[in-house]
Amino acid sequence: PPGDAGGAVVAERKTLRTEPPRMYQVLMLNDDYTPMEFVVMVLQEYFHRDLETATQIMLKIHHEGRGVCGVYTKDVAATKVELVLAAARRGGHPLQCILEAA
Ligand code: NFA
Repeated sequence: PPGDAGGAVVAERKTLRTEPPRMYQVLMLNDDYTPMEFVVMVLQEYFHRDLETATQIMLKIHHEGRGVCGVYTKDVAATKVELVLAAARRGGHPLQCILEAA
């Protein structure tokens, strides 16, 4: 009949689609003074990397100038940066750690 679209029943979406959160890379930058062992320790302690992975990431930073420690939501990434910088300060190392939109 006119006005009848054919009787198809279409379920309505009752909730708004939730977008995945923007992600942020935490990077460490190379310098000439921070000991390699300290960088490896930071990667194990704050980024939950095993010794082999932590060593690979540290060497990448050492050779390429920067490297990704992990990718997190903004709050988690910002907290990691603060924790790394505080640990570096305590150790008297100039290690730099930054956050970048992924
Ligand atoms: N370049 C530092 C050294 O030779 C090691 C280092 C690696 C520092 C990664 C910072 C980040 N002792």
